Amino acid sequence: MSNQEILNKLRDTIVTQDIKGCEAAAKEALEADISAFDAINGGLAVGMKIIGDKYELGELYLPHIMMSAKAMDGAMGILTPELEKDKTTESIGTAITFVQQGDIHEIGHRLVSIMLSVNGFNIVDLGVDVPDETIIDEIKKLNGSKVLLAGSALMTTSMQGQKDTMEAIEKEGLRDSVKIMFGGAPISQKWIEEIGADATAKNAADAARIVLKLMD
Ligand code: HCB
Repeated sequence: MSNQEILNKLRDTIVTQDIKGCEAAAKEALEADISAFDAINGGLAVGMKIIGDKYELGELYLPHIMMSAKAMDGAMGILTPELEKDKTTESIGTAITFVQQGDIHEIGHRLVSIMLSVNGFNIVDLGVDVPDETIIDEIKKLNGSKVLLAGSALMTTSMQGQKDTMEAIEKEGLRDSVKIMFGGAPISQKWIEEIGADATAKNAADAARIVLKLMD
């Protein structure tokens, strides 16, 4: 089977909610020397995009999405340790990663956290549905060190919360202590400029590239 066919298999097992098949395809990808990174971006993430589009068109329902997310989780359990093998020993700083309050979409957040970790960030993962007070407390704890804030929002409602987070950081006088990147499907460069954050990224690989420049 060609590498592209294996990537297509990863994609299709996500689209068809084939949990066991997805894990098997992840193992097959590694056995064929496909990097964990390519398996995620060229297979799993492509599948998630397709089910997102199908959900929007009303062709799939929430239980399907949950099963696809479970399939992705299983495959990530196999691929993540491989990603971590390439982890750089250079320390870039600390990244506080989180999903905005009211939002429990964690797949992209986890991918971003992994990519930042592999690229030299010490990760403080606050998880999902995180209130501003928790974020502020964490920035204060790390005061003095090089800190990146990497927040995700997948819904237009939680995206609005990023503006409040920016205001809370400003109000506490902490804006100069952190670089701030927000991402997630609804986030645009225009929004980043509007709320006064530093950067956004369309995917986890870009996120790592962009923040390396940002922290320079
Ligand atoms: Co969910 N959901 N969902 N959902 N969901 C979305 C996000 C919609 C767009 C689907 C739709 O209607 N078209 C929609 C939001 C609409 C809107 O506000 N505009 C939606 C909704 C409405 C909901 C519920 C309210 C549904 C309901 O209950 N009626 C509910 C929300 C509950 C809540 O959060 N309070 C809900 C629930 C779910 C689950 C639980 C079934 C499941 C999440 C499972 C999990 O995370 N464990 C889910 C999923 C999977 C999705 C879709 C289908 C896929 C999201 C995903 O994982 N994408 C999504 C449709 C879509 O996004 N088009 C749909 C794959 C990852 C890899 O991409 O974009 O998350 P990503 O991350 C990328 C990228 O954005 C960037 O890098 C990542 C990796 O490459 N990035 C960053 C992300 N964060 C970054 C941070 C940075 O600093 C930098 C870059």
